Amino acid sequence: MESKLTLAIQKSGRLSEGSIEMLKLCGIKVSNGTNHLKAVAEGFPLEVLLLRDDDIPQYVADGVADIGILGMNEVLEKKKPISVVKQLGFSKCRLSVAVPKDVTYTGREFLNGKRIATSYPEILKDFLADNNIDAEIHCISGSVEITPGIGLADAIFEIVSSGGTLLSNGLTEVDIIMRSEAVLVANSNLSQDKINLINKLIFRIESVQRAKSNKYILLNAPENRLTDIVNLIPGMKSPTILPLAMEGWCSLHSVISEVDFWNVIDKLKDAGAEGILVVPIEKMVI
Ligand code: PRT
Ligand code: ZN
Repeated sequence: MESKLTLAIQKSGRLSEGSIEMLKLCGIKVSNGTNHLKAVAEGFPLEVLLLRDDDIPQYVADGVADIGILGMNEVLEKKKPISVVKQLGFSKCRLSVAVPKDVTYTGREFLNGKRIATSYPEILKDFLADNNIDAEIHCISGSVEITPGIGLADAIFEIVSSGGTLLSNGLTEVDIIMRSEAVLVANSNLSQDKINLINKLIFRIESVQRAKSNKYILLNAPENRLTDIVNLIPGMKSPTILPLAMEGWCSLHSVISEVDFWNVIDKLKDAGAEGILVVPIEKMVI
């Protein structure tokens, strides 16, 4: 029988949209039929389980799901024996220490003897041990940000994204402990068939990620300045050069990283390039 992967993704929350969108860009369409725990995927031998993100590490560790998409913060908190196989670049956030805005944070030693509220007790425990801090951990599952205001905690250790929740609760972010993003995790004991399928999926993810950070560039160049202009564009191999109907001019096509483009745009213009077009790339296979 042909092998199939079981992928666990978050049913509804901050990871759901990014997970579905990433799969879509990889040519995999997930349609959630009437069965709300499982979804069918088209375009890849995949079955999708829709779960709470907290449960994904256990499902993957037990082999109920072969792979999963979840936040790195959740991987570190749950401490299950699973492998992180790819960073996915969405749902980025950080785990930080925050204190009431009128409190002076003198450094990590400030936390000694304090009450810290968190929904990440395991990561906090490790952080305190690594820094030789003796503090009281108050484990709270939601609305951690309100605890200092109601006298339950002196500081919090929580996920921050825009910083808006801290601000509206009168808190200041004083120490970033770790950065997190969505990751692809896998069971550590899979058959070779399934490992091959995961590698195929990672290949598609990498093609999408590469395409996102690169652009296709087209420009017109006077033939007598062509060498200077070509030297400014790193490209994939070497640029395509096509003659224009107008004598003495050609059209140059290449691929450039978005960052490089902004660095060389003025130099390209100074070198005589005209009609510069930069267009998105959908997939980039190398
Ligand atoms: O129901 P389920 O258990 O599946 O979901 P959940 O409520 O536990 O998780 P969810 O959907 O809130 O977050 C899933 C994952 O998204 C987290 O594990 C992180 O990896 C990532 N992520 C990215 C975030 C945020 N950004 C985020 N802003 N997770 C939580 N938040 C919360 C944070 O806890 C805080 O209360 O948003 C608030 C802060 O946001 P800002 O923008 O005001 O700073
Ligand atoms: Zn959760």
